[in-house]
Amino acid sequence: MGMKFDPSMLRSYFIAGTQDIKDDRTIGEVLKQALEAGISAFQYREKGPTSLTGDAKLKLGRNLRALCTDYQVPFIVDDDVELALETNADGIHVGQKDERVTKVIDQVNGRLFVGLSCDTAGQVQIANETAGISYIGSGPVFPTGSKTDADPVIGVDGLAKLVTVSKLPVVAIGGITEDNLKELPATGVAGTSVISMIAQSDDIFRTVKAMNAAFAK
Ligand code: TZP
Ligand code: MG
Repeated sequence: MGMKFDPSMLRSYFIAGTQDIKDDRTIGEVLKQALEAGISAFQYREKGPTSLTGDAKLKLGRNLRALCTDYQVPFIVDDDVELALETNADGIHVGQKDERVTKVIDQVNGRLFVGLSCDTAGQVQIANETAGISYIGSGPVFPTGSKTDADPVIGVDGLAKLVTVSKLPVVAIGGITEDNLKELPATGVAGTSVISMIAQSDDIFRTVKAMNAAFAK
């Protein structure tokens, strides 16, 4: 059994795979700094033409999982149920185009919590009626360079609409920076999830502090 889901896990949620890390550092180094700095969750998302597969992905997944365990921070796997189970992940995250969320909920059978990406109020309404989903990841709030097949941006207003419709906690994603971060708490989201803001930060401690401060109670 993994960690039980709590909405506070969404406050400063770091997402990364090897494709997101510059050549002068490793994903393990970046994750360790982010954990030291106080991220609330980590999602391993190995995606794209240069990403690892098979044994290399499993081996790295196990290493990153162990790092998260050291800091008692939840380890979440993107869109790979087998890897999530093999690494004893705490959670699994799926998108609308990934394996159907109801199938994933059946497969993990309560052992892991489940997050679902939603862009539209209609998708959120379906998620509201689906037992076994713990949180919603929003569609891209701002333009992002980290996802080539990202859906159209929903903007801060679109995000606020999703939060209003959702019965579940919502985490904002897509193009979030230390500048636009301040616009998000007013929408009612539980926190922000980012790739490049941390992966490409020149000061991961400052960046994670800014994320946590934006959502301090
Ligand atoms: N899903 C919607 S946007 C996105 C994902 C995985 C990428 C977010 O990356 P960044 O660098 O924080 O914009
Ligand atoms: Mg996905």
